[in-house]
This record gives sequence, C-alpha cells and structure tokens, in this order.
Amino acid sequence: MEVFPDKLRGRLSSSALSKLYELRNNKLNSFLSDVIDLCEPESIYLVEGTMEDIEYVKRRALETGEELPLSTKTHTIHFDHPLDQARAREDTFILGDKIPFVNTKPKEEGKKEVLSILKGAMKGREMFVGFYSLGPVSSKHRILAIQVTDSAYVIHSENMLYRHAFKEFQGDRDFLKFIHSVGTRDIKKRRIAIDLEGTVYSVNTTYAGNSVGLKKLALRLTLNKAVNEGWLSEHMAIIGLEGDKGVHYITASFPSGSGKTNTSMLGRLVSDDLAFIREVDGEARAWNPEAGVFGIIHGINQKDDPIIWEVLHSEDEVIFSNVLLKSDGTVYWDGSGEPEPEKGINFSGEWWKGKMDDKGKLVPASHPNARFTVRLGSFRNLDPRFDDPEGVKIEGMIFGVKDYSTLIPIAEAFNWAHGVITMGASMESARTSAVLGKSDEMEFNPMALLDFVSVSLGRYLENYLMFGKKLSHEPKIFSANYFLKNEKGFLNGKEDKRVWLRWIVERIEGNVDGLKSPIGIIPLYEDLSRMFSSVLGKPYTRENYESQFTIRLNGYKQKFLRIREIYANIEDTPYEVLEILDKQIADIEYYMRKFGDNVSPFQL
Ligand code: SPV
Ligand code: MN
Repeated sequence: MEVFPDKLRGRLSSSALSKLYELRNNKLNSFLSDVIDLCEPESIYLVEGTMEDIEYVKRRALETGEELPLSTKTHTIHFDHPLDQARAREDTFILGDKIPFVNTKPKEEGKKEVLSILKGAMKGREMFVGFYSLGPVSSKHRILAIQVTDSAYVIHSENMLYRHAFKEFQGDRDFLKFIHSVGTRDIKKRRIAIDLEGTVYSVNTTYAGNSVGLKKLALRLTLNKAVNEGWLSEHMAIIGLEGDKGVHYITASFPSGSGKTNTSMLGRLVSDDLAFIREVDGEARAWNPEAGVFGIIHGINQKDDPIIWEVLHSEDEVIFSNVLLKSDGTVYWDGSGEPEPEKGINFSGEWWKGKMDDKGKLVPASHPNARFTVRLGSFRNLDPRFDDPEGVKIEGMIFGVKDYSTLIPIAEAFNWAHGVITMGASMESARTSAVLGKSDEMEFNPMALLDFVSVSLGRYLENYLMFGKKLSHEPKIFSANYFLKNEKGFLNGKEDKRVWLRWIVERIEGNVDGLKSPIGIIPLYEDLSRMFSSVLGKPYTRENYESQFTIRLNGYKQKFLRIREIYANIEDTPYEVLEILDKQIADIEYYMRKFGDNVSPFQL
C-alpha cells in the first residue's frame, strides 16, 4: 500500500515526488505523512544535496529573514532570540523513567505536551526535509538521519555541517528522525523532547545546539545506541599529531568553551566536536559524524587562532550567529583584537556601547556564545583521512577541564581503567556560556558529556570499561588542564598546550620516560625543557615546572572524595569504579602522610 502520494501531492513538486517514489522507503513515507498530519506545512522542499538545493536553501534563509546578507558575499549572519542564545538544559529532556543527572519526563506526558505544541506549527510555512549520514557515507558504521524543519537557517546549517545521503535511503532503511519547528518563538513553550526509540522533537527555539537535530540532539540517540551495542559515541575532537615516526591520532574531550576547538587546530583536523569510536581488530577507530564546525567565536583572533581566522576571512561560506552586525555590513565579535564599534545590531536588537539590559547589566557587543558555522573543507589543517570509511586509529585520549585550582597541566593515566575513571569520569569543570546559566561555577561533567548523557552513568561507564577490555592496543589516556592558577594568576601561556601535545606524541612513540606520581605519570623536567625550546623556542625554568607540576594532593583528594560520593549514590555504578576511586584516594593519602598537602615533582 502506498501511503505517501495522497498526503504529499500538492505539497511537493512533481520531480521531488517521483524521486521519493523511486526510493521506495515505506518507513520514510509513513514518517513524512505523520509529520504532515502533525505540523501541517503549506509546502515541502526535499533537500537531496544537489547544487540547486544548496542554493535554494541559502536563498530561502535570506528571503525569510532568518539570515541577513553581509558585505562579504559568501557570508551571512543569523540572530537567535535574546533568551535562546545557548543550549536550554531545563527545556531538554529524555522521554522516559528518571535517571540520576539526566533531565527526564514521563514518556506519555512529555510526548503529548511537545506534540500539542507542534500541532499545526508549520501552517502556512515551508517544510524542509534533509537526508544525511552521520559519518562517512560509504562507511558501514554510518548512521542515517532525517531533519524536518520549517527553518531555512537550520537546514542551511545542516547542509554545511553534515554529509548528504539522499540515495542511501533506498529501500526500507532505518534512520534517526529530527522534527523541528521555529513555532511562535515563545521561550516559555520551548521544548526539546528526546525519544530514545529514535525521534527528537524541538520547538520554539532556533539556537543550533537546540534545533540542529544532527548535532547534540542526535548525540543523545547515538550515545544510547552505542551503550546498547558496545561502542562509544562521544563529545570529543579527533586530531592527528605529527611525531617523528608518523601521524598519531588522538581524541580530546573538553567541556564546551574549554579549549577543544583550539586544541583541534594545533594538529591535523579530523573532528572538532564529536567522535564515534569502535573497536576494530583490537584497535580503537574513530570517525567524525559531522562534516563542519559550529564553533565559539568569542576570543578568536588572528594571533592565537590563525587557521580559524583565515577561514572566517576567506571567501568560503560562513554563517555568523549572534555577533555584532556593523553598519558597513561586516561583523565584529569580542576578543577579536579589533576595536569595538560604537554601535550596530546584535542579539538584543539595536546595540550601542554602554547599552544596559533590563537588569542593569551591560550588553556585550557579541554574545559570549556567539558562533560561526563553516565546512570542514575550509580548514587548511584538515586531515586527508577525515572522511576515511575505515576511521582513524586512536592512540591517545585527552580528558581536559577548566580547573583553576587543582589539576596539573598534563598527566598520563596508568592504564585504560585508571584513566577512564579518575580522568574521564571524574571531570569537574568551570561552567561556560555554552549553556544557559551562571558561568564559572565548578560542575561535575564526566567525559564533558553530562549535558548529553541519555542513559545511567553506571551503564555508561560499564560500557567504557568493557570497551577497554576488547582492545589489544589501548590508547593512552591523559588528563589536561590549561587553566591552573596560583595567587599570581594563570601558570601557563596559551601556547603551552603545543608542548603538552608534543609530550603526548613522544609518550605514544615511546620516546620519553615519565615520573610516577600518585595521580598518574607526569613529564620530567628535562623533557619539557627540551620541548619548550624546540616547540616554542622558549626557555622553561625549574621554577615554572615546579609551580605547574606540584601536585596539590589535598585538592585532588577532596575532588576524588566528591566524585566517589556521586558514584556511590548511583545505583548501577559498577563496583570497579568505586574500587578504582578508593585506591586512588588511598594512594594520595599515602603521599600526604609523607609530604603534606602538596608534593613537588622534584620530591617524586
Ligand atoms: C557545545 O556547546 O558543546 C557545542 C555547541 O558544540 S552546541 O551545539 O550548542 O552543543
Ligand atoms: Mn560541543
């Protein structure tokens, strides 16, 4: 029985109709007819990914006013509602039973609510349907996904961020489903409802972290799938580092706004935000589900971020969001190193220097979570293997945090389980502007994933530990912190991360020894001194080393006590997790009895 022709006729062009017909995908057809019944769009545009489609979507984004043209012809600007500038934690929930640390809503109730808001939401509007693949299209591990939205900006973003895969939907293929509507932009009715059976509903929001289904909404679905199937779907960059013996790929997990994108620019770029990791022949292999970058623009300047700067000033396509639009049709953002204009248009409307909001707070020229959307192909450091269907072999994994008080800049775990539990699962980081709420509070954020975790943390960690057991070539695990301070301020310069990456490569190549400390293996002074000189052309004093690598034993102990308490209260935490944390705490206490609250690396 053909379900689609009646529903779709009149809403689709005849050529689109026949293309859909040729796919003969009944799951797709019945999904589309359900969406039509629900959202009642006026017309439908299928985005197959042809040049014509790409141009049409760009034109529609300008015609609807969702994007404004800039004087630099290939660039546009988009504004989100002033109260919709970041991921909306409170309005985002998994449909289902309660899970500690996960925002959930009873399935029937949550679904009914979001469906009632979506009912008729696209009346009089055009609906776009995009067909994509998460991961290289020809990889057997790719995951197909469909975006339905009435926002030309959302589908435009997706055309830049994901791989088109219309033809892959041939036959009764399964796919993830994302339904989005701009709605009435009533923030009180903003809802992002995640049904782990494979559908996400998003309404009354346009900020990409809430509306672009394939990014963080898909992450909730793929994480659940990964835990069920024994692989990892992670919030991680994938970076190729050149060593003396070749290129080594590592992953880097950092909470939003703590150095992830920046770190990805220091090597060969495979991914800046997400990674699928699977065991293949005893190796950990990784793929980027995405094909573009939706990055924070605040602070991007020519000196520190030359590659991103170049992309943003090239003739390649860029969507700027929530930066300042100047009267000459160019944009400005804070931290760019350029002089702040007197006035312009920003997320708050007309803007002038000194503008206050209704709470009497200064309105910045650009929002701290203002962003840029570009294709991976625009980066000159793009790794030639970024689209390799076989993925890249991962030899190191960094878990990085923004921690002003405790964690040393770089350390290596003793083994997979030690690293996964004491470095990844124990992450605490200062909150940044990528989520709505107060900045700079320390938050528990295991694997930088807390906002996206859709299963119990106990099951999630159990899967991680099991995954390690399948590997005959375990990646080395590292903890990183670019933000350590003492009374005088930050202990490291922005560039120092290049040295930490060099140390990681040399550890992978087996070129350098390390010093055993209670919290892991730390670099030797002589090695860092050589690397500061060869990588940065800078001297590195013993005093610098000592202040950066003195282990603040009591700080570490307190942190692990807090973390232990959290996991002890989660019902399905594997026993091994508590065992590893207990051993970690006991080891630190042993050193504290000998050395007191701090131990200098020269005492180890
Ligand atoms: C992040 O905040 O981690 C991002 C941007 O990568 S968002 O799409 O909002 O999640
Ligand atoms: Mn992210």
